Amino acid sequence: MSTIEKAEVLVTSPGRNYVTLRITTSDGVTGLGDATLNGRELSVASYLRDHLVPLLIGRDPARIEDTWQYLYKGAYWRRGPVTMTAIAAVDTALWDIKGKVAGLPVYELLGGRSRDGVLVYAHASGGDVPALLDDVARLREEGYEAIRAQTAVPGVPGTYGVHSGAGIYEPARTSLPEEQAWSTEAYLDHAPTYLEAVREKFGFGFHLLHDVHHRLTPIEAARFGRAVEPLRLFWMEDPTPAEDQEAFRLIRQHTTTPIAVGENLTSIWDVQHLITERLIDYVRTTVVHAGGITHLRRIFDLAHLYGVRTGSHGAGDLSPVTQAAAVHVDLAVPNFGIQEHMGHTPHTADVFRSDVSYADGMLHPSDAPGLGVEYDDEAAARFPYEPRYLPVARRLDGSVHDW
Ligand code: GCO
Ligand code: MG
Repeated sequence: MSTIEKAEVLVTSPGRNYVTLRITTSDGVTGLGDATLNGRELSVASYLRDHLVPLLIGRDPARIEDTWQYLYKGAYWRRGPVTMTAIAAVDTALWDIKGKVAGLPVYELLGGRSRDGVLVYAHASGGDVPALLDDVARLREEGYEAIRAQTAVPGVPGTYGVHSGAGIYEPARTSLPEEQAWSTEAYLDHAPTYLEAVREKFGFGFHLLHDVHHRLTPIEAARFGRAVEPLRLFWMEDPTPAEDQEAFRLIRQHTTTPIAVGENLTSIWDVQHLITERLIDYVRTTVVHAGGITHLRRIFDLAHLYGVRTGSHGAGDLSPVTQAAAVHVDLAVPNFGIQEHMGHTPHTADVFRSDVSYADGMLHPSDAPGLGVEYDDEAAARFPYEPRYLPVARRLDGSVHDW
């Protein structure tokens, strides 16, 4: 029997920090799993190195479900981003190995293709409305059929979601948390107007998305959703803090704007009521933060039962290993909705050689066995870890707000 011989925790920072788990079997097969938790990277590295790696050595790499249950139930301390990201890394690496051993891409192991490619949405943003419109034009020219739009809010420095000009939005820019300002009033006045400007200029022939990033109360979110109904958004994302599942009932009672939630939720228990009570339209849980391919598929199957579609998180702080795993899952599940595609810093491709390709608004995996990503140790060594934090938001009176 093949056994797990080695499990290495690899940390690199090719423009931003990534933690990767590489498992090697006694037959010399390797598998990769993303273990990146933005701003708290080293806690997952330690969870893996200090607590999970010793449990993996000697185990049968083929027993993916059993390993998942062993790590989840065996910890006693359940759920939470650190635990679920660490378990995800192990799970993803084992699926990669299973694919390589079988000589099949992972999506074949998940039941095969349900579609030809994976519809993605890209990020458009700008310091003001003309800059946003230029960015939307650029993405439409690149063939994107779905675009998320954000701009700075006048009078509120450091608005969420606006890239610095290089095309890739990266919130974790500083070695201590940056403080950003927030005004609900200014946002609610401004956001509907620029979303309307996008529709006025580019029409309705593509999907328009918007991320509220947990900033509103339920009744404010209801008002926002109702205000933008004529713009027919694909979704409004994270209108209120996601941990309060009950809040979505109130939003739902007032607006037909579709709702997407789940990028910072980590288990099926955290989305149970959102799904079974049909309080959302899209579930945004991901491979890396929600327990790997095994657990994500369980969430997506529950969602399928209740008419909720998938819309996985895919920001740049999720490594190309997660991106590849997401594309394999997205290709296979019946209730796929859309996949976020934010892109990575240029040096990321030096470290992670990924077979995933973009064409005409869609991502495609290759037919390589496993996930189709290789890790270059030499390149990784050129980019040592640097502490980076996500920002903190304060209201104009100085009190801390949800970021
Ligand atoms: C998104 C997200 C990101 C997160 C980031 C946190 O929709 O892509 O909201 O921008 O803020 O991934 O690490
Ligand atoms: Mg988001």
